[in-house]
This record gives sequence, structure tokens and C-alpha cells, in this order.
Amino acid sequence: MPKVAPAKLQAMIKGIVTRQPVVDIHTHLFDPAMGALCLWGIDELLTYHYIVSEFFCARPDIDYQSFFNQSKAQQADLIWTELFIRRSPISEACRGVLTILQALGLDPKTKSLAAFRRYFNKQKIAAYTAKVFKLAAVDYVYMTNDPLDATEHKIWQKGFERDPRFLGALRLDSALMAWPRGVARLQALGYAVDEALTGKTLAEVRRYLNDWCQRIKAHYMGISLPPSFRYPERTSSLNNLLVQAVLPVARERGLPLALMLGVKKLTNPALGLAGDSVAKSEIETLEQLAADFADNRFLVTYLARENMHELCVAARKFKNITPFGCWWFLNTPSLIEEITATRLELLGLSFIPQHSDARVLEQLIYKWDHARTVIARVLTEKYADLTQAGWPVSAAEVRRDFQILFGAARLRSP
Ligand code: HDL
Ligand code: ZN
Repeated sequence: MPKVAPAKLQAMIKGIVTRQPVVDIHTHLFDPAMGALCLWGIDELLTYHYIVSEFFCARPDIDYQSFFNQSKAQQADLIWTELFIRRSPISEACRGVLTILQALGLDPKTKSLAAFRRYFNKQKIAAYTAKVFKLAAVDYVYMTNDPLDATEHKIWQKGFERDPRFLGALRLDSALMAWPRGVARLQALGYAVDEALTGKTLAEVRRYLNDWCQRIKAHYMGISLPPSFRYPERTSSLNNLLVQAVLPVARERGLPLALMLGVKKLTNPALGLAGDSVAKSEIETLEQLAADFADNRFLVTYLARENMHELCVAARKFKNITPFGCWWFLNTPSLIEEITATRLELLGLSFIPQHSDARVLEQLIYKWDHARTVIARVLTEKYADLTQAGWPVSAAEVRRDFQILFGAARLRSP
């Protein structure tokens, strides 16, 4: 088989990586049938919490509350003027808005927010969702489902016809974090839990997990944990709930547990959703969990860059750890490049390179476009190294490898 020359190799890999469909294993998107929960359009894009943070960096003179008291459209006007007109929209999140506009066939250089709004206001969600999925080359997205969220619970209670592109994932934070904060909401759903973690309470938490994994057809359960999270910690309610409820149910149902580690919640409460920060977690906690629960599968991502190398090493030690994504503050071209190269060098293809974490439908377009560009570059370098070592690289093999990286095969069969 003729060796593919680097220039041809680059074109081949770019063609595959930029167009082959992916499975997006973590988003905050919702099935279009879930109505009010579905965010889309230019005002939602401009008031994305990543961009809101950047707005206050640019305008520290503006009072948080006076900004948040304004309508979404007014907030979007302020952001557009400050971050797109008065200065170049050079950050990753701002550039993302331009990538979306261009992909949708709009002309960013008109710089007319009014014209953009007219376009988005004309869209009908069903056809528009198909258009966005096609432009982003995404086959499926995993939602972040929380039955304890009053709005979402009402939608599940009413029932709706599922869109097969939107897969379920049960989020555990509201039920388990800061126990007994979730007790009243679990009781309101009919689970006889008490503040004290008695055997009955743990059995009822297991019932909640089983009921709702079944109800939403969950493909995994997920939880976001602070840098201070430690295991084992005998006195910790969270440890108790994970060990005696979550992990047994996950194992019995053959579901992975997604651990998203390193979030310092509400470092600046005045920023709301934009107020969370990051700190390094302790890798020994993950290693001990993987060792003690060898029959459980863990999808793991960290928010701190410093944890990413040791996560690769932990995944080499424990085959039940699958690293995934360049999450949130790591979702930038420079860090995706560094993290993806390290993962390929240490893990081969045994990891999931990226998820979008999209909150607004059209973000699928920019988050995947930007990530694919970087990942294509890194993969080209690695495949070029293979050809240098006398190993031929065919398009079929690159497509096969891409499917291993982005197809989430092990995840899609609950
Ligand atoms: O906990 C999470 O799932 C995070 O992704 C948060 O939702 C965060 O606000 C976010 O959107 N990051 O991208
Ligand atoms: Zn998320």
C-alpha cells in the first residue's frame, strides 16, 4: 500500500476529522420536545455565561445586578457592543458566535445584530435542530437530566415523544451534593429519604436512581465534584451515598459513572452560572475509587489543566477509567492541543477526546468546529509519525480510529 505523503495525509485526515459525525457525550441541551428548556438563537448565544464573564472583564465598572436585571436582549446588546464592536471578539467563546453565524450563512462583517435577530426569529425548532446537527456533524447528544429540577420534572411528568438524537444522562448533583440539601426534593418525588443516611434512606436513594435511569433511558449517571472531594472519607454523606447507592446501581444497570472533578462552585456568587471557578483535585481519590470499584466504569474529566496528565496515567493503571473531554476552561485550542497530544501519546485511542458542553443549540456548531480543527492537526502529526516509522495510513483506518475516539460505542448501549 503506497505511503500517503504528508500533504496528502493532512488533507485526508482534515477531511475525515472535520466531517465524520460524532457522539457528543456531555451537553446541557434538551430534546426539542422539552420546550422551555431548549435554548437557541443569537441572544442566548451572546449571553452564554462564558461570554458574560468576559463582558465584566471588559466593563468592570458595570454593576452585576444592574446587568442581570436587564432583559436577555438588552444584555445581548451590551455584550455585542462591548465585545464585538468596541473591540475584536478574539476570545474562544466570542469567536464561536462568529463561527456559528458564518456556518448558518449569515455575514458576520455586516455586524448587524438586528439582521441576525431577524434570521434567528424566523427559524422553526424542528427543522432548525436538524440543520444544526448536520452543520455540526453530530449524530447524538447526551443531555444533562435532573428530575429534581421543577421545570424538567413537570415535562417528564407530562410525557413527550423522545427525539432519538437526544440521549438521557442522569445528573446526581441536586440529589446528593451538600446532603441533606436534596432530601426535601426527593421526598416531594415520593422517596422516603431522611436526613440521616439510614438503610431505608439508602434503599430509597437507590430506588430513585433506578426509577429515573429507567424513565429517562439513562446511558450514564454523572456528578460534578469539588477539588476538595476525597475518597475514602468514612464520615462523608457523599461518600456513603456514592458507595452504597450510586455505584451499586450503576454496576447493576451496566452504566458508567461520569465524574467531573475540580469545580469550585460560586467562587463569585454575584456572577451566577458564570461564578464557578477551578482548582486542582487529588488524583489518589480517583485511583482509590477505580481500585475499590473495579466492576464499575468511570468516565472522568477534570477541570484543572494540572490534573490532565495524571488522569492519563491513572487510566493506564485502571482499565475502568476512560478520560473524556477538554472541559469548560480547558476547551481552548491551546489546551485541547496539549491535552489531546498527551492522551494519544499515553493512551493511544482509549479515551474520548471531546464533548461540547453546549448549553445553546447552535454552540454544537462552533464547539465542534473549533475542536475538530485542533484535533485534526494533532492527529495528522501522529499519523505522519506512523508513516515515518514505515506504517502505511489509509483513509479507512483513520475513519475507523475516529469512530473509536468519537463514537462512544461503549456508552450508547445502556
Ligand atoms: O457541571 C457541568 O456540567 C458544567 O459543564 C457546568 O454546567 C458549567 O456551567 C458549564 O456549562 N461548563 O461548560
Ligand atoms: Zn456541563
